[in-house]
Amino acid sequence: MERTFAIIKPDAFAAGNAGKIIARIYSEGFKIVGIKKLYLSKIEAEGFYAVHRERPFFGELTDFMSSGPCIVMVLEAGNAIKKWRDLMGATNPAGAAEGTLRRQFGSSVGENATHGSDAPETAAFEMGYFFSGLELL
Ligand code: 3AN
Repeated sequence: MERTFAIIKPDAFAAGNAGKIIARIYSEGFKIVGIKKLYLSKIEAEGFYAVHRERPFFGELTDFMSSGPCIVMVLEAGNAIKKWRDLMGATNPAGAAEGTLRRQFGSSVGENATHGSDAPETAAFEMGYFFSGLELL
């Protein structure tokens, strides 16, 4: 079993799509090990996305991620990191495959409904950023 970190981003939360996304998480065979609703501050969003600090869209990205509540989760499954990335689909919803979460719920490359860790090292950092060990028992 592997764990990954996921976010239902502010666009999907505000649109009332969190329930549908969580239902899909279960139907695809993930276990939800940790889950909470947060309203990130700008500085918390900047810390989370620190690896993207030099990217031109960093300001836009962190403004958006601190624009409203989101849901942060730790998901568990066999090959969870890839399995969740596959379920999310490509970063740009317009190019994401049919049946993926970003295709169904995303509206632009920035407002793309969900986040998922891209490797074991980033998953470890991201889980630790939002959850203590006690919250993941
Ligand atoms: P992914 O989340 O698919 O791994 P990355 O790592 O390329 O995508 O980008 C990190 C986040 O930054 C994405 N989730 C996306 O919402 C946002 N992002 C990427 N490119 C842009 C862009 N051109 N404008 C605004 N936001 C972007």
